[in-house]
Amino acid sequence: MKEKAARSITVNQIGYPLHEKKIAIITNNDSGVFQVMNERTNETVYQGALTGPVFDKVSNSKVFHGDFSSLQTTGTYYVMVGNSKSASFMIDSNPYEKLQQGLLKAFYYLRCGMDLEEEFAGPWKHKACHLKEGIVYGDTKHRLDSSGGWHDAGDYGKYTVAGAKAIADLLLAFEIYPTAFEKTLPIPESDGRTPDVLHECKYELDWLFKMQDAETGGVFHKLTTLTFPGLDVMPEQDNGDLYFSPISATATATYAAVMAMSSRVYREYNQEFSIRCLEAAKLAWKWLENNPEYPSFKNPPEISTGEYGDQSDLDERYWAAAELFRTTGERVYHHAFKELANATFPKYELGWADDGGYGTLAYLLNGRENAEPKLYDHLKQGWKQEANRLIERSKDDGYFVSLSENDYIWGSNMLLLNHAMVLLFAFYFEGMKEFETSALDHVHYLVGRNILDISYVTGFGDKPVKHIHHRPSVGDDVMEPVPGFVSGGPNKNLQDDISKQTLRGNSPPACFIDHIDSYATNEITIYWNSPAVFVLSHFIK
Ligand code: G3I
Ligand code: 9MR
Ligand code: ZN
Repeated sequence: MKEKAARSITVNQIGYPLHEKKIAIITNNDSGVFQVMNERTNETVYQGALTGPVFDKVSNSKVFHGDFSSLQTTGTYYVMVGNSKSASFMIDSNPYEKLQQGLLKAFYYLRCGMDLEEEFAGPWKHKACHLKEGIVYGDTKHRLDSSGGWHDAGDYGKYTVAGAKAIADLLLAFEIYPTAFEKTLPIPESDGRTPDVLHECKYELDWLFKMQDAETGGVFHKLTTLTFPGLDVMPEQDNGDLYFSPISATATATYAAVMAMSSRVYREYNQEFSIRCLEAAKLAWKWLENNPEYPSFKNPPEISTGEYGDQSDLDERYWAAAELFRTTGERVYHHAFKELANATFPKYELGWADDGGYGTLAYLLNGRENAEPKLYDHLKQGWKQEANRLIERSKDDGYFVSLSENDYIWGSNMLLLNHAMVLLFAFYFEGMKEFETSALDHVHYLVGRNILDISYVTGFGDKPVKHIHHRPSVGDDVMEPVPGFVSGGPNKNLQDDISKQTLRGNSPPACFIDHIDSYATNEITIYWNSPAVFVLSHFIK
C-alpha cells in the first residue's frame, strides 16, 4: 500500500472548535493567500492572506500561517494554497468527542487476562492471556496470582510506575472534567451508574493490588517475562514464565499515591473498594517509612524487559504523601509532605519517572484552607511560572508547541501532552484563556498540524499512524491497527535500527517513522494515551 506523502499545508485533521483560534500551517507559499473550501461544494468560504514566514528553529524550516478563526460555521472544509490542499477537517461545537472516547477505549484493548469479545473489541478480539502465576524473582517456589491489568505498551509487560501514571491521569481527568465521561464507551462492565472510566481504571487497580507484598507492604517493580517476545506473537501465545521483579521504592510510592487517590475517587461509587485502596496505600507508606533510603531499581541480570529506572524516589514519596494527606487529612502525611517539599527535585513534571507534579497538584487541589499557606502559594506560583515558560516557548515555535529541541526524545508525545496538562491546570487555577489556547495548539500538533502532516493517533485523522510497534496490531490478521493509540512520536536520539537507517540528518520533529520496527518512535503505551484522555476531556462540550 502506498503511503500518502506529507502535504505542505497542515491542519488538525479532526477539526477545530467553532469559537476557537483556527490556523493552518504551511511550508510553501507561492501565492501569499489561502482559501478555505467547503468540502461538499468545493466553494471558497473564506479567503485570507498568509502571514510569515517565521523561521522554525526546531524543524529548521520556514513556515507561514493561515488564520481563519473568524470562520464560525459548522461544516467540513479543507485549506488551499495555489493547487495544494490540506486534509479535510470539521469546524464544530464539539469536534473531539469520538477522539476522546477512542483514546479511553484504547485501554480496554490493552486488557490482560480476559477474553476480548467481539461485541466490544470488534475484529481486534482475542483470547485471554497471561493467566499463569508469576514467580517471585529469586525465590522460584514463591508463586503468586498475577493476572489482569493492562499490557504496558507494544509489549506485554506490566509495570507499576507506568500503571500509576496512567491511572493518575485518568482519575484526574474524571475529577476535573466529570461531564466528559457521561457517555458509555461501552465496555463489558458498563452499568449506567458508575462511569466507564472508573470501571476501566478498576481493571488495572485490581491487578495492581497483586503487586503488593502482603507482608512488608513493598510493591514489586514489574511483572514480565524474562525477555520481550517476538513482534508478531499474540498475547495468548506469549507463554513464557512471568516474573515479579523485586520491590522498588518508586513502585511502592507511586502505588501508595494512586491507591490513596483511588480511595477518594471511588468512595461514592464503591465503599468497600475505596476502603481497600486506602488500606493498601497506608501499608505501602509503612514500607516507605521503614525504608527511607533504598537503592534505585535495576533489572536483575536475567531480565531484559523495560527497566523504568529512576535516579530519585523523592518525587514519588512527595506524591504519595500529598495524596495520603488529601485523602485522609492526617497530619503525619502533611508533615511528611512539607519535609519532602524542602528537597530539590522537579515539582511540576508529570512523567513516569519525574512525577513531582502530581504531588503538587494533589496539594493544590486540596485547597489553600487545608494547606500551609506559604507553601501553597509558592507551589501555585511555581505552577503558573512553569505554564508561562511553556507559553513563551510555544510562541517561538512555528507549530505553536512548547517542545524544545531536547524534548524530541523517546515518547516526545508524552511531553507534548504533559505540557498541555500543565497548561490546562494553569488555566484551571488562574483562569487565563491564553493557557487554554496553548493547550489546544498541542492537540492540533498531535492530530496532524506538525511538520510530518501525521496524526499520531491510530484510526483518527486523514493520515494516522498505521504501523505501530504493538504486538497484537502486528500479529493479528486485521489490516488496520488497533484504534485510539497515541504513538510515541519523534525521537532525535535514533534509538532503534530502522530510525538509524532512515532518519539520520532529520530535524528533531521529523525523526519519526511509521514502521512496526521503530519501537523508539512508534510504539504505544498506556501513559501516552492517559495524558491525551486528560487533555481531550477538557475540550468536550
Ligand atoms: O531524559 C533524558 C535526557 O535527559 C537526555 O538528554 C536524553 C538524551 O538521550 O535522553 C533522555 O532519556 C531518555 C528517556 O527515555 C527519557 O524518559 C532515554 O534516552 C530513553 O532511552 C528512555 O526511553 C525509555 C525507553 O523505555 C527505554 O528505556 C522511555 O522513556 C520509556 O517510555 C520506554 O518504555 C518502554 C518500556 O521500557 C517497555 N515497554 C514499552 C515502553 C515504551 O517504549
Ligand atoms: O518490543 C520491545 C519494546 O516493547 C520495547 O519498548 C523496546 C525497548 O526496550 O524493545 C523492544 O524489543 C526489541 C529489543 O529491545 C531489541 N530487539 C528487537 C525487539 C523488538 O522486536
Ligand atoms: Zn496479557
